[in-house]
Amino acid sequence: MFTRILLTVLCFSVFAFLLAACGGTAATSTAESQNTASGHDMSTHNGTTTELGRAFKADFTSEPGTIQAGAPATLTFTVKDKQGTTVKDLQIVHEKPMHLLIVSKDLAEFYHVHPEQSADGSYRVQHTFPNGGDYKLYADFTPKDSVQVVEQVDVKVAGTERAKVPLLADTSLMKTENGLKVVMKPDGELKGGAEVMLNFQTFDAASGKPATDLQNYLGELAHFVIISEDMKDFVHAHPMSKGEHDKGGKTEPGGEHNADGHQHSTMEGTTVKPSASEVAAHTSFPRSGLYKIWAQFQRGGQVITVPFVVDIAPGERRAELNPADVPAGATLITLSANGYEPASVTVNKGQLVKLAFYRTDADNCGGEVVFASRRITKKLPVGKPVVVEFTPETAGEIAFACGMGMYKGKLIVQ
Ligand SMILES: [Cu+2]
Repeated sequence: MFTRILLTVLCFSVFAFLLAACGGTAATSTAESQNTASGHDMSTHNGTTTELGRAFKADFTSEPGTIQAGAPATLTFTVKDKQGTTVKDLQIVHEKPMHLLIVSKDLAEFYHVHPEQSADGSYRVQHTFPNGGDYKLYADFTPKDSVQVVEQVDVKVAGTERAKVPLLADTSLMKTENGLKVVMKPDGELKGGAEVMLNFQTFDAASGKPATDLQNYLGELAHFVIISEDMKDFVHAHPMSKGEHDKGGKTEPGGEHNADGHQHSTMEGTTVKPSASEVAAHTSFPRSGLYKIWAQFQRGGQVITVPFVVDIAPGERRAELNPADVPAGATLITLSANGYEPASVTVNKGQLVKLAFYRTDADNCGGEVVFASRRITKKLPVGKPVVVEFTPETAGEIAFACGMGMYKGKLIVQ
């Protein structure tokens, strides 16, 4: 089962918020789908280009075909366009054309590797799975002139399985790995659909002093991957620098996220100037439930992965609609996890169309409604009707969708 996800700079969904709200924070969010519009076929980076991202997929093969625990296997991804032609030209994103995250089904094992292109255009990496059992692969890539795509692949590894490690929420958000102490401080309550800034303070575990020797890893001072317990939600985030945070994240997308690190690290990755010891990632967890966060840092040439498990509280309760909030003459369209209701509205050509969109709760990704053909984008706060109005001049259909193209509706103009 493939999942294609696009990335957005303006994300509307609950998690895609990260991008929009933070500007400079690069993040990828994906969730699994059954290749249907109703699934979490998430896309970000460019809300209106969902179709573009769907135009690509990555075919996965392994050598040997049945992967054995403890034996090296070659994992191959061949990116194909809609016509089935191999796409060789992938953009370099965070220093690599493809990022591959390999995660065991219990989320206990996490590997972040980078397939390299071979002569036939496919991307390959050798990996040895230590144990038998179920794993999931998230291949993250961006074809030239496309948005980001994340292909999710389930892999069954033959061999002895280890005991499943239960996923338990951390009681302390202070972790020490390889001499690096990391304290994660969310700036608000962790609840489904809510935006949150995750601040990470790093310390040298031995001295207790802030760690100012962090090196750039993949072009940034830190790297974050967030996956839900059911493995459907995948968020790939990069930090904002402290300065960016203080500025309220107004940095241009694609701008320097960590100017210090970018400008002062050498080819060897040695930081000449003290690094910031604190990094922040603006994100949001799509739903309630357990999520695992892997924060990755680099020190002394070594990548240090620091895991956190958080329990996300249920999102905002369903708001009661105050009928007085719906303007007279407006057609009410509610948006919930069921999508738009009604999803189809018939209107008349040449007459003013007045729609009141009402988003019932935060447990859906419909944070924005987009009428791409009319270049209308409106934010939909929970519990408050938002009016969209315009006059269609020609008969036909006018589509609308949430920012990620998950929820869809249409106006039939007659
Ligand atoms: Cu990577």
